[in-house]
Amino acid sequence: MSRRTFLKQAVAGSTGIALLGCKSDGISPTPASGGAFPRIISTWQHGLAANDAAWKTLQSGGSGLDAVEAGVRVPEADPEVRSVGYGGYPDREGIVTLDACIMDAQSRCGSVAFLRDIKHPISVARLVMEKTPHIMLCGDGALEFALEQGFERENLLTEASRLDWEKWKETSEYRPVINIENHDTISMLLIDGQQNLYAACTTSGAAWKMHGRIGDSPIIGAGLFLDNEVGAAAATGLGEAVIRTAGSAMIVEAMRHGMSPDEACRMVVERISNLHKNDPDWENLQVGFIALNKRGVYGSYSLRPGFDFAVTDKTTPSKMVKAPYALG
Ligand code: SD4
Repeated sequence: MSRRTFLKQAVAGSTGIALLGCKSDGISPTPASGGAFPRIISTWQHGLAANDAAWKTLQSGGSGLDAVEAGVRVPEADPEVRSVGYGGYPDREGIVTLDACIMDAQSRCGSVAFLRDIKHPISVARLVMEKTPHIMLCGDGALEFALEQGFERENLLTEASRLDWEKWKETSEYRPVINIENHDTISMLLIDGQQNLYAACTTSGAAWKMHGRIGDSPIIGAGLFLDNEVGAAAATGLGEAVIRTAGSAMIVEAMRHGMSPDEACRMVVERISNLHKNDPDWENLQVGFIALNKRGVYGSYSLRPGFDFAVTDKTTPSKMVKAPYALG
């Protein structure tokens, strides 16, 4: 797409005009989504197994909150998923640190950030919401709270991730890298049979980040946001860019004012694009969003190709949908 076309589309998107010419590789473009509930959408390929677990939880009578928690626990425990929980890439010191948050239909929320040695940060985030007067705990405080609640302390650095870290150190000169390949958070949005919304997000964050770095994923409004009157949205990609625009909250607000989930995601991606297009690391910047409105219509948009997400509802078997994107 030429810069001129992109800018033209950016204007159309920001004024809420129908989407024209967005790219989606011709496969399941998200504008085709009609409303359905219950429905679950989750970022990336690992969203399929997560959605299946969440769907089973709903079918067996669990709440939407139980379902999103159970769903994202699947990639958290899977050592093959290198961007979430156990087996996630470590920071530049070789330590795996995790960010997660959860939100329910009453706008209650809980979050943990810069948490180490605990395999299921999403479950700790839920307990922060349910058992403390706070919303967010981080670092040692989050770890102490988790241990008090009976979570086990375990080493999350698998041999595979340790070896990749050793290799990274050889050439990196110990600099954190920004790279579109090295972060794949799971964010899950769910609408239940009563049209109530729930959401969860969990990640090991950007690989090789500085020790202590916290991304967008545990920040309510940035990596994830939900308003049960309107809809929910969540982010993947470079957290620093998402935080600067309060991305997920903006999408929900745009939906409140009449945008479709696709249009709202696109509007925020374009805002991020405008802020970052002169950055030295522009070529490596990727951000993507998913959104689900109160009628169960989903949408998505990403800056660059490659972002996809899993959709599960009762009319279709779970499927992957490619997000439309701005830059080819
Ligand atoms: C972060 N946003 O820590 C996360 C990483 C991510 O898909 O989303 N990956 O910046």
